[in-house]
Amino acid sequence: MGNKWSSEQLAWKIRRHGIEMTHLSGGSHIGAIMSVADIIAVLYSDVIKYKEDEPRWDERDRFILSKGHAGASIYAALAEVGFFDVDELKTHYQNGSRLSGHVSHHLPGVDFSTGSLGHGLSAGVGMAYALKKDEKENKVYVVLGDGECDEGSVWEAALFANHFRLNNLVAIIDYNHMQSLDFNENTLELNDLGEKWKAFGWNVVEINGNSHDELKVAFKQAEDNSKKSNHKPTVIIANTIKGYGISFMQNDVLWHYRFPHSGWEYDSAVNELHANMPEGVEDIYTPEGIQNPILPTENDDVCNDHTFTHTWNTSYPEKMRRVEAVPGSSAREYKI
Ligand SMILES: Cc1ncc(C[n+]2csc(CCOP(=O)(O)OP(=O)(O)O)c2C)c(N)n1
Ligand SMILES: [Mg+2]
Repeated sequence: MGNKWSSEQLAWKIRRHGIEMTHLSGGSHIGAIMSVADIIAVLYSDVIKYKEDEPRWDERDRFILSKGHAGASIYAALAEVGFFDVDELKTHYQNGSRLSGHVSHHLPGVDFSTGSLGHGLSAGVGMAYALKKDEKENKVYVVLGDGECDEGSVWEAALFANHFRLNNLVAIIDYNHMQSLDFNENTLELNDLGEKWKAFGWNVVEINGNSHDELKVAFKQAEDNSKKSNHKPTVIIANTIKGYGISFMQNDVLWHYRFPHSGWEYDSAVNELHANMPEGVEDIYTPEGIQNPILPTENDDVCNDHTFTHTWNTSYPEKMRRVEAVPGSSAREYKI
């Protein structure tokens, strides 16, 4: 394990690479990348055991990004901790690149390809089961989307993990309350997600998933839990904000598939990140930020409501949940 970056530094780098990678490629899912950046940063700075120069090291912990559409986030983290050259990130989503839009196991540091939602937990359960049978100490970490929890296979895997007492398994749900073009509540309700996992026999820890302090405490609790005699697997319900870190992307479904276009979108995103740059990191793309940035005009579509049900079908009742915005940001707050 490298400990090359603090979690704050790594999270910033994931976000900066994410903006550049999606901008260069015209790739999508920037909202999902921003949402999960803190979870991945804390895992790769403080939690996961790995050897960047020996990706198949037998004693490594296993990691699966089951919400594989946020592939740029794990690619950025793996490059930054030394699994491959940071320069390669620029090839993301391009023809012939190893860095396909969704996560590919052809990259060092990736054990399982993802992208088709609903498979990662089952694979992780299999890994955890095998490791346990071999009396290994390694842990298995699987990050899922909340919309992904609509997949029935997730719950079959959850049952299996409980039945076989897989306390070496930690699932993390990136609970941003959004999926593709709308809120979960307007698509398929999850109701009390924590209670569901509890009913499936899991140890449940619920936190703010964009807070590094809370993430670190939660991973410590998962570790402590793995030593208890009840042998329950742990799920961390990480309440996050989709698009977190870029005010105009937060809580806006537009940014699920959209990438930051040249002009005010790219310039504002880069400069917002520069305004919150931690000590000790460099921006390899725009070292000084953007001088004379292009700003949005009155006609530009900033912070509008792009939810499928509300904007495009005005007959649909306003059924929005209130989502806390980042203090000081211009993100909207929805009505309950
Ligand atoms: C089996 C499957 N169905 C549909 C998709 C298309 N798809 C990509 S991302 C996404 C929404 C995922 O929402 P969520 O799990 O909440 O992830 P988030 O982007 O909010 O982090 C969908 C439906 C897919 N990748 N796999
Ligand atoms: Mg989601």
